[in-house]
Amino acid sequence: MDRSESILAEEDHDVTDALNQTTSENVADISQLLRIAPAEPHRPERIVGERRKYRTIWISDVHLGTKGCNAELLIDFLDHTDSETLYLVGDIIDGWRLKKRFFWPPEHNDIVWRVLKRAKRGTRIVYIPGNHDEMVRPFSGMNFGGVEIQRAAFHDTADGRRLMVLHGDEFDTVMLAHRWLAFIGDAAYHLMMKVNGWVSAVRTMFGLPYWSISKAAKHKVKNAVEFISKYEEVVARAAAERGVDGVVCGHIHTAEFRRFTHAGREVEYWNDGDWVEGCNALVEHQDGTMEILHWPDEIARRTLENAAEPLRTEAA
Ligand SMILES: [Mn+2]
Repeated sequence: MDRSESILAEEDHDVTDALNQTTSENVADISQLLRIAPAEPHRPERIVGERRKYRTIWISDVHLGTKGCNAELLIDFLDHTDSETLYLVGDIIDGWRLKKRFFWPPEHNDIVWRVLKRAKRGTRIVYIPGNHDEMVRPFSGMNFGGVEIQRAAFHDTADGRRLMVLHGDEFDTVMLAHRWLAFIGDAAYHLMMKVNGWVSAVRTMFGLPYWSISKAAKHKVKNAVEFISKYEEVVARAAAERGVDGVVCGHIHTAEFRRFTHAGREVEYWNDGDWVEGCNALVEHQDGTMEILHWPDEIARRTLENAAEPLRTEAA
């Protein structure tokens, strides 16, 4: 068994149980709701110059409670940005994995702590649970420590567009038709990653080049591309039917902006990506312009700028 992962508590941690005994009266904030207690951050906030101020930030598919979560980069993102409103567009906490085994490194606490800190500083926080944190869905309409829980939301941009905000599993037909399949899919994926580790260890032992089982599985990449494209179309059509100007969602871990026309109506499709592979955020600038940020690129640019800074000062 892999001991390198920092498991804070190994006792049976059933998030669902905790939630069943919960009302907004006996819970002060969302961390108590999920029985995670971020008293102080493990890693203090790094205030590096001025934070980038946006009107709105959307993030989703963080998958706290799994090894896949790129907490490192998300902490960096949260320490360098700020916004009037922050939408957490689902799959923030991975209850499916947490139910199986409690994995909660201090960095995951640090993310919850930072989100709550933002609420205290006056950021409006709207949490729209996804399918992996569906145990939070029954609390829609409640407010825990400045975090509003909603099933879906409408967002009005500074330039007057109305956007529908939802996680997006609602439009995943495979999930909708065979919910059990999604659970098996999740388990199978984690098993595959584990097997991948064993296989590559054995291959290394025998001096064979690296071979990825997950890559082999992605052999059907054409199907994946078709699925994503179809999904985007279905979501955009639903938005057009609701009479909004656009939709913001997550769920498929693929950041994207596309424009669709449905029954003569133009509709924008925005996907804010994920913090497992892509590490993306969707932001709205003060004038209503929207942008998908790829955080690893932003860090790379910042590093370059910082390196160039002394040169520029000397030249001046
Ligand atoms: Mn999802």
